[in-house]
Amino acid sequence: MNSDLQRIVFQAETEFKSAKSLPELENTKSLFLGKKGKLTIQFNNLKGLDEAHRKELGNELNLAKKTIEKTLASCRKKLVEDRIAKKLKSQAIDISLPGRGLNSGTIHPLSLSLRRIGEIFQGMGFEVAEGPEIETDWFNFTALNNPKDHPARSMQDTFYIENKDEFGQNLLLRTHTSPVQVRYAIDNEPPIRVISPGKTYRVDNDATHSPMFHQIEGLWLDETINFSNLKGVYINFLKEFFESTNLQVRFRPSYFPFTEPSAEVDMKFSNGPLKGKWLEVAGAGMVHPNVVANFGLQSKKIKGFAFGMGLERLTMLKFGINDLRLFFENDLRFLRQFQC
Ligand code: 2U9
Repeated sequence: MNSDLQRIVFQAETEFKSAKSLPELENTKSLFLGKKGKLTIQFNNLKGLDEAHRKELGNELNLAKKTIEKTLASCRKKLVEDRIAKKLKSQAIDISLPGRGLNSGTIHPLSLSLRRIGEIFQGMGFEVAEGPEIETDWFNFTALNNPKDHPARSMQDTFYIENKDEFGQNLLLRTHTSPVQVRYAIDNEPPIRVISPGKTYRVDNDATHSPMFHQIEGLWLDETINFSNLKGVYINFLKEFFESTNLQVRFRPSYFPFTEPSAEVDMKFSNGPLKGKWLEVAGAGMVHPNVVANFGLQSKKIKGFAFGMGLERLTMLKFGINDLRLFFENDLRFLRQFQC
């Protein structure tokens, strides 16, 4: 290759290699291989030469062109690769980082307790039943042996609804979930083991009472059920729910129209902030014979126990919550403390 060509090739290679981008490279290419490029001019000059020189110089020019094109291709490849590498680096994602700002929410403490209570009783063979929140006077009171003049039936204690049902029965917001069990006991044959969680309503509103609160009641009906069964089931429930084997539990005599004998259930923690205090957690008793009769079961020698407890109270004791109103204010600073 003559020295002129060698200089052109060297110059082209140097300029291609120093191009910083693909457009810059393409511009540089036109300086050598474009219409008025340095190598193109040399090709045009061939026309004026005799055949021998034209052939010799032609070969040299082709070799120079090939060399330049080879360098051009490799520079192009490098710039494309650099561009991809730069893009990948700028868009790199660290897949090991924790999610950012994803607010997945938490479970309400009452729902946490309710789930756990359901699991514990299901583990002892109980079914979970639900029923209407608007009830008739008969299912809420009469079927449960409440006398006609019982104070719980008064407008001071119970929310009545102005309309009556199609049979002329008074309608009200249920004051307990017992009517769910009444319905269940009428629809199913003993043995019956059922719990009924749900919303209940009473005319009450202060730091420890809300007009809407939640109850869980339980009922076990069979021929051989006695008070020991009630104690065994309920004490086992308390130990599992409060995750404690050394709870003390006592059944204190009491009165409810729907159970006889009746008791209030108290428990005492042996450690923690409530250590040593007797706390009332439930009411319970053997289902009253009049209630059994209302299920149409009087001739079948069926006996049973029942219990009832407030979900808010149990949840307050479990998590150390001191104000009932916190459950219903929906303050996220409170709710976010309960992760499951
Ligand atoms: C049927 C028969 C009997 C459910 C019972 C209690 C005792 C009781 C209170 C606890 C705190 C209500 O939430 S609370 O205010 N409940 O004391 N409940 S026995 O007795 C039944 C239920 C259904 C068919």
